[in-house]
Amino acid sequence: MHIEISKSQTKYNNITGEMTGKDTTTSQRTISDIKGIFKDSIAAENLDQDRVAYKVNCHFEEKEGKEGGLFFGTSYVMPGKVGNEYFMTKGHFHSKKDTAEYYWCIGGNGCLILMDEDGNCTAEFMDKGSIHYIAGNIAHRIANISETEELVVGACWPSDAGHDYESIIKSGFTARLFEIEGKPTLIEEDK
Ligand code: M6P
Ligand code: ZN
Repeated sequence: MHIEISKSQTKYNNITGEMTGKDTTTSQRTISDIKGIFKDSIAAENLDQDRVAYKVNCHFEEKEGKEGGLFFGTSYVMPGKVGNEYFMTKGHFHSKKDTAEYYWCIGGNGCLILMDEDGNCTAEFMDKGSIHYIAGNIAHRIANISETEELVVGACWPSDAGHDYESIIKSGFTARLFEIEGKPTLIEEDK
């Protein structure tokens, strides 16, 4: 038997959503990494390819694939557009399809874009404090709709969910979020 009081070796900053310390990692995606997800490929080529579109800070205490565990992350999507399309994350289904995820907005303004397996696509506005439950079998991505502020979004998902990016690369989402007449507008993708 072992009895002890200990201190967490990981810190969470309540204001910025940033995690530091044990088992934390940060990765980033530049325009060059994600340019293929945007509609206007010429506009994407014309941007600084090294410009960071988003960063993801995570706390991974379990191994990827571990059943029954959880992962915790914070995504920071920079303000910016490719043509009229807002900077957004790659987006994914989960590889283990029927697994859910929570997103919540820590700061900024954005949209959570959701698509089911039949291609029905909807979006939810995100603003500080909004909570978004993403049920299983639903692809999800976030877009920053602010011109100046970062969109900061917390996430918690099962450690065996995995990321299926392939389906998105192959068929994309069935709708895209553009700025039209100054407003975020969800437009059906041409078939
Ligand atoms: C959230 C979670 C992560 C995901 C990240 C970036 O933090 O959903 O699992 O990796 O957003 O999104 P994407 O992987 O689609 O680029
Ligand atoms: Zn996910």
